[in-house]
Amino acid sequence: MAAINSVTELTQDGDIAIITLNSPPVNALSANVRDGLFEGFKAAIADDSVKAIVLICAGRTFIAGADISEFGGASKGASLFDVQNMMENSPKAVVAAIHGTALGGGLEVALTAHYRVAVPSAKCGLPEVNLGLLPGAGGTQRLPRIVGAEKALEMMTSGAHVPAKECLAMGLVDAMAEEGKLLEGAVAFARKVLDEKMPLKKVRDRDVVGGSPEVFAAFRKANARKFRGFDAPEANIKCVEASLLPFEEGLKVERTLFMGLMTGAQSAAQRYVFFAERLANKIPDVPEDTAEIPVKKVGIIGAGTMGGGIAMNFLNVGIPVTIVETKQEALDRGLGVIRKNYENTAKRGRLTMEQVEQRMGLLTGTLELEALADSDLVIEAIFENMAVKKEVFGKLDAIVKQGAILASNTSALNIDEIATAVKRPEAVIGLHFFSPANVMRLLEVVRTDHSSNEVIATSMKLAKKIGKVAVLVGVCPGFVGNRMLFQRQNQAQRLVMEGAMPWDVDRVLYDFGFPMGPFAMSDLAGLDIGWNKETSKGETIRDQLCELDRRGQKTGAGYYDYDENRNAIPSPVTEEIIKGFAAKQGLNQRDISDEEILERTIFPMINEGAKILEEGKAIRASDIDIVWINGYGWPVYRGGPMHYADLVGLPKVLERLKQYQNEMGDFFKPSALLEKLVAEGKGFKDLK
Ligand code: 3H9
Repeated sequence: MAAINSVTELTQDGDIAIITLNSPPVNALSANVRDGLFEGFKAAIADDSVKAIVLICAGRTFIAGADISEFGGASKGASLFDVQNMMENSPKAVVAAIHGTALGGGLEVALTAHYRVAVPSAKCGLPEVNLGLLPGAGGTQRLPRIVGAEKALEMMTSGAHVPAKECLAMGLVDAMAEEGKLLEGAVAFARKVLDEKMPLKKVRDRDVVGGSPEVFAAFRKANARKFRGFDAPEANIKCVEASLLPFEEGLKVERTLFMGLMTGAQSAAQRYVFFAERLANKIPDVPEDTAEIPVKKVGIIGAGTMGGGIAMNFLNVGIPVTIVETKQEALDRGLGVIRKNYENTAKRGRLTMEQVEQRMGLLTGTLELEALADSDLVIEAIFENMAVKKEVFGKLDAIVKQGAILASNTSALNIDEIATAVKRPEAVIGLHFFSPANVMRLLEVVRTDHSSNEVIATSMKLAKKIGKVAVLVGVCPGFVGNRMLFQRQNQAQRLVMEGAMPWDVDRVLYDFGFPMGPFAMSDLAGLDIGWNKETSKGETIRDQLCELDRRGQKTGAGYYDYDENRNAIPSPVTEEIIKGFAAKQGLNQRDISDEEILERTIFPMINEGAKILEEGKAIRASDIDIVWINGYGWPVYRGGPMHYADLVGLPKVLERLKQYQNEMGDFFKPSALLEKLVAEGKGFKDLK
């Protein structure tokens, strides 16, 4: 026996048939794979010499799900349901052999096998929720029949990839195979099934454990905040509720809800984001095979909040870090904060104390810049002052070995200018982490005029290694993220002067899907960042608030008043101050509609995004979306500002910008690119 089709082989080990899928990169369930599975199982079942069947995958993983790139297209090939029916109703035992990740449709296929065997490094999950979907191939009905309703709710609404050992404990996996010996293990298990005449277990025939109305109500309540705005989590919950019905009825509910999500805007946006995130790694003028600089040792200058957070990223993946400060006290404080962060994680059960010590063991603190001599990557994370940064880079140039990457974490300064301080400008790059740097996923990698391909490629790959989503951007004030944020902040302030209150602006942006609005955010961060009591002249709303010791949440008041539970309450004091300013400037305050608030905060961002593209400071519109989703809380189900603009329609964005320009001036002047796209009837998605 041999090839079934270009991605499927059928071989035999004695009386055990082995169906091997080989469809790189992740064995997704494309039409070809479904055909191969269908024909493979048909042939194996028809062959009298076969007594049991093992399904295994070649390459890095078991089936990682449906082929997302096929969604929305015409259906071709065998249906997944035909494949699953054939497997589940096979008169010969079917064993799924799992390595890598059995995800989504992949796990749903495995759930129609009679048994599942996995290696310890394997993971299983139903991550459809992250694509704005639910498992649409029976997974919502079969998973609860194995792991119970409560676990199923958790798995399906988080999309977590659950380690094999846990799967074994939950009964999702029946047996473990030795790492690297999956095929042998799965074949041996199939033999055991035959020898011991084990039953051909169908998951669909089991009953769901748990799942009282109270369980569902409590789950909804506990997660209301997390699920806010998203359609998919609720649909997943409804499916688990339906799993308490007879199997076929539950399947019908699953199908209806799946189709609703699949044809909706949220899933379209989330699928777009999935591919956009991966596309961001592709740099047209940096070949894929560019040599990487091995990064085995990292140096960080500055043990403050940023430096410490950045260090943790590398320690977490086992890369030693040397952190430099100018004063012992600051160094001790910085190292102490890192330790405390890890210990807090350990208290929450997400690290063992042994792991804490391992990580701290990789960290060295010093007051000597010379200690960075043999670092492969140095990241400067000191305060934003060009002269000081240039001085530091000049010193680094003399100290650090040739071939190393010299990076700045600046969020504002011109890195091309910083690079003039060294004799090797090709080694210089911006690595703009977002605070808290050990938590936030975004990394803006800022290329200068001279950054070498090796330095760029290494930075992008390293980002993935430390769990970040990297986007390559060019040097310009604020780079991509902050440059667009300035536009929103500008209008938030203007709107408040014209009659909207901070809580109106915040509410509109919160309802749009941001975790919080700009004024609530300022209160959280502290209004006194960059404010000085001695020099404050009460010239801005912020100055006056700070002068009243309303410096944000930490002082119990800022733009808002806060109660003892830190609930924000609109403040009459703030309202008075704002009205006073408006009167002084002769502004007539008026009622401002929610629509105007939304347009005036979001459309200038889109316009700025278009300018960034025009200037080549971002490679593609989707890169801008990735920045905003991962660094600024843009709701993923709206796909980022540029995707959102395409949905709203560029003609509308342009028309509104022009109207605001007429009424309020050139702040709203549409970019040439926006004008051009509208004239050509195109969207940002059409840009190549
Ligand atoms: C589903 O199953 C629905 C069913 O319930 C219902 C059916 C009726 N399709 O991430 P990587 C590509 S929904 C197409 O960089 P890693 C990816 O674009 C699906 N392509 O690798 C990339 O391409 P390129 C549920 C896919 O090792 C390449 O593979 N499943 C798919 O860091 C490598 O990807 C999921 O949501 C796919 N399903 O991570 C799982 N998956 O090289 C989605 C990947 O051209 N996938 N590609 O840029 C993942 O989470 C990760 O890819 C995985 C590997 C963990 C598997």
